[in-house]
Amino acid sequence: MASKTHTQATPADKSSLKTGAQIIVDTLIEQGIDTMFCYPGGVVLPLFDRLYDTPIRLINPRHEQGGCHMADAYARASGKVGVVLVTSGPGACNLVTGLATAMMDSVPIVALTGQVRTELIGNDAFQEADTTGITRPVTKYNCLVERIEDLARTIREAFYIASTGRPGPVVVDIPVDIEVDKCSVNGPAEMNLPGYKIRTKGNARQISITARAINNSERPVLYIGGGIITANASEEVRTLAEKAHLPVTTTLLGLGAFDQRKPESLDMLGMHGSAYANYAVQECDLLIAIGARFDDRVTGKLKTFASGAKIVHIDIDPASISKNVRVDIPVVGDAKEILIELIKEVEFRERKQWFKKIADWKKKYPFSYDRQATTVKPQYAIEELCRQTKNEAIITTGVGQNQMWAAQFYRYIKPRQFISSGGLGTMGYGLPAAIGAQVAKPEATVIDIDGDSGFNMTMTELATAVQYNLPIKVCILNNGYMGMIRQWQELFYNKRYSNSSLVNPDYATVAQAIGAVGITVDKKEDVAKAIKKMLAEKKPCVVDFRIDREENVWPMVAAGKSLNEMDGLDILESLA
Ligand SMILES: Cc1ncc(C[n+]2csc(CCOP(=O)(O)OP(=O)(O)O)c2C)c(N)n1
Ligand SMILES: [Mg+2]
Repeated sequence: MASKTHTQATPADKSSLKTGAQIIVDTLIEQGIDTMFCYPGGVVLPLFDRLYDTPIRLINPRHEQGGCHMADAYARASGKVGVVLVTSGPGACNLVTGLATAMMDSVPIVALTGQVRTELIGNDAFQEADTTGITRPVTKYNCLVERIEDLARTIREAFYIASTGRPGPVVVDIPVDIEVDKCSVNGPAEMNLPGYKIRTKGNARQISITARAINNSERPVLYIGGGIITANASEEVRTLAEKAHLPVTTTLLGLGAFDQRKPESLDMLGMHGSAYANYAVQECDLLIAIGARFDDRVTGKLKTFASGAKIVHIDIDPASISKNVRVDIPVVGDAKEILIELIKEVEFRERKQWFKKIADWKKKYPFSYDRQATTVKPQYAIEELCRQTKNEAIITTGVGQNQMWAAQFYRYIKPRQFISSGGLGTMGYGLPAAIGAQVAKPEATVIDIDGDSGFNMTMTELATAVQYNLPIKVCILNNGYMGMIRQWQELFYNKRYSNSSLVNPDYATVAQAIGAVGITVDKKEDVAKAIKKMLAEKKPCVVDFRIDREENVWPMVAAGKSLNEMDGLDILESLA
C-alpha cells in the first residue's frame, strides 16, 4: 500500500503529520472510548496495529454478530456509545443482524468497518461488499470516508449522531488506503451537520395542556418505554407517578424504568403483558405515552386500542408521533426535560374507584403458574433467581418464551437492568449481550436467561467470556423446543409441531469443554442450590434447566386481537 501525504490548509508549524489509523485512534480517545469489540481482517490491520499501543481495551468476539450485540448491550448497560470494529466484506456483512437489533431498539453504536482500497471500490475486489448500501436500512446514518481530511470529522459526527436525539447505530466505512495515508492535523475537526437538528425542550403550551389533561383525568395510565431509560428519566417518572397519583405500565424495553415493587406499577403491557395492565389501558380515559412507540406487540388490534382514551405522546422523535396510533396531545422533546416541567403543573388526585378496579384485576389475574407441580417450572427458576439476587441482577435474554417469562417473573427495580432485543426479536442476543453488559459493569451480577434454541445460535461466544474472565451466568430454560413457536403451533396449528423440536447437546458438557462451569438441573428440589452455586462462581457458568417441555406463556393476546381479548385468563384465575 503506497502511502500518500495530504496537507490541510493550516500553518505547518502548528500541525502534525498523522496516518489515518492514528487519526482514528486519537479521535476515539478524544471521544472517551476505553473499550471496543473488534475482529480483525486484512483491511483493518493498520488500525489494529495502532490500537496495539493504546490503553483502549479490545474484546475479540468469536463472530462479528456477537461483537455487535456486545457493543449494543455495553451501550444499554452503561449509557455510553458501544463501539465495534470489523473488516470489510464478510466482517461487515456479519454485523447486519446486530445493527438491525440496535436500530429497532434505538441503541447508540458506532461501527467502524474496513473497506478495500479506494481505487478498487466497485471492482469486486477481494472481500469487497457494498457496506454502506447493505447497512443503510439498518442504521441511523452511515457513510464511506473518501478523503483522509474528512476522517476525524466523520468519526466525531458518527458519535454525535449515534448518541443524540433518538439514538441508533452509525456505520463509518473506511478504505484501507485512508488508514495508511498521512495528513497534517491541526486541532480537532469541527462537525458539519446542518441538516441534523434535535429538539430537546418541549413546547410549554403542550406541556400545560398535558398537565391539565392529567389533572382532569379519572382513569389515567402512564405507558412508558425504553426512551425513559435512554433519557435517564426514571426518577422523573417516579416523581410524576407519585405526585399526580398515576398507575404505570412499561413496555418490554421499559422494564426497570419504574420500580415494579411500587404500588403504582402495573408491570408490562402487551401481547404477554399483565391482564391488569392491558385492561387498564383499554379502560383508561387518558393514556400518557412517554418514550414508547405503540409497537404492535403492545397495542394489539389498532382500531380498538385504548379507544375511549385521550392520548398524549411525549417523544424525542417527531416521526414516531401519530405513526401507529392517532395522538391527541403530542409533545416533542427530551423526556427528562419535559417531565421536569410537567411535574410542576400536576396535582394529586385520589382516583379511588380507578385504583380499586386495578387492585381487583391484580388480585384476580396475577402472573402465575402451577406452584404444586413436581417438574422444573421455568417461572419458578426465575422467581428463585430474583429472590437470590435480591432484584439487583442485570438480566439479558434470548427471544421467545424465555424472554417473556424473564419479563414476567423477575421484578425489575432500576433502569439498565433488563437488556433484551425487543423490536427485532433477535434470537442469539442473550449470551453476547451478557458479555457486553459484564464488560460495562464488571461488579454486577449479569445473567442471561436464554432459550435452548437461542443459545444454540451464538453459544460460541462462551469462549469469549472464558478468554476475558467474565463471570457471566447463563440460565438455559431448556424445553427441547423452539418453545414460542411450539406454543403458536399448539394454539393455532392444531399441535402440528413442524420443525420446532430440537436435539440439543448436553450444555453442561459443552460449557466445560469451553472452559466454563456447567450444571444440569432436572429436579425441582435442585433449582435453589444450583442457582446458589452459579451465583458464587467466578468463572462463566451455564445452568441447563430441563424445564417442563410444554409450558406456555400466559396471558396471550393472539395476533390481531384486541388488548383486552386475552387467552389464558381462566388458567391464571384458577391459579391465583
Ligand atoms: C434469529 C431468529 N430466528 C427466528 C426467530 C423466530 N423465533 C421466535 S421465538 C423462536 C423460538 C425460540 O426458541 P428458544 O430459544 O428455545 O426459546 P423458547 O421459546 O423455547 O423459550 C423462534 C424460532 C427469531 N426470533 N430470531
Ligand atoms: Mg426452547
